[in-house]
Amino acid sequence: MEHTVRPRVPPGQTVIQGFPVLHYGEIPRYKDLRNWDLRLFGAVESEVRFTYAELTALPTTRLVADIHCVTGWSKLDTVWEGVRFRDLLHYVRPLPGAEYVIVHAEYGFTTNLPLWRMMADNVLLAWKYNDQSLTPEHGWPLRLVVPDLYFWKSAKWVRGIEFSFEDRPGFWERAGYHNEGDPWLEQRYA
Ligand SMILES: Nc1nc2c(c(=O)[nH]1)N[C@H]1C(S)=C(S)[C@@H](COP(=O)(O)O)O[C@H]1N2
Ligand SMILES: [Mo]
Repeated sequence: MEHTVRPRVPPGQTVIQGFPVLHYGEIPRYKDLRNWDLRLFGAVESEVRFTYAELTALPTTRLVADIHCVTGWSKLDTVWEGVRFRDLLHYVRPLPGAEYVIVHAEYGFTTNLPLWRMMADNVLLAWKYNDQSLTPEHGWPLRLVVPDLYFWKSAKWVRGIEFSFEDRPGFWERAGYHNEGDPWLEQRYA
């Protein structure tokens, strides 16, 4: 019987062993997390705010996933731990028609994703990488992990999740990156 097997790595990607640090601007440093919060807001029935203690007390998910950076590197079997985005939805209940999510990070960084992408089993708000606390340069205290899209959508230093009726291109999307960013379709640049 003939069948097609999807390759492990998307087109144009090279597997690497290290873990590059890539972002625009400063790395936030927190003395403590007493004033840290995660806000879920916008087109929802009720807006919610989690302290760090509240968020990290929720049921956690461990995820093993390959990640793909638009600059051409892929890293296999990265291990993350945190809370599934989907598991937060019942706290806010997005309004009908709120089909977009705008993720807000420190210093005004944003990235946009369709809600259906965010609902996938493998979308995490993570605070652990390879069984250790995230390091500041990789997004401590909280980063998004969306393995099915190029890694620029995986915002570091996340502070807010906005639900929206309309799509709104974020930082890298306005800078010329593709609005969707599916690595299997090589949606690199607009
Ligand atoms: N807040 C924030 N998150 C960000 C970025 C950024 O500039 N700011 N850059 C993105 C890009 S382009 C990439 S490739 C990944 C890199 O994550 P890493 O440094 O953990 O490898 O972070 C993404 N998350
Ligand atoms: Mo990137």
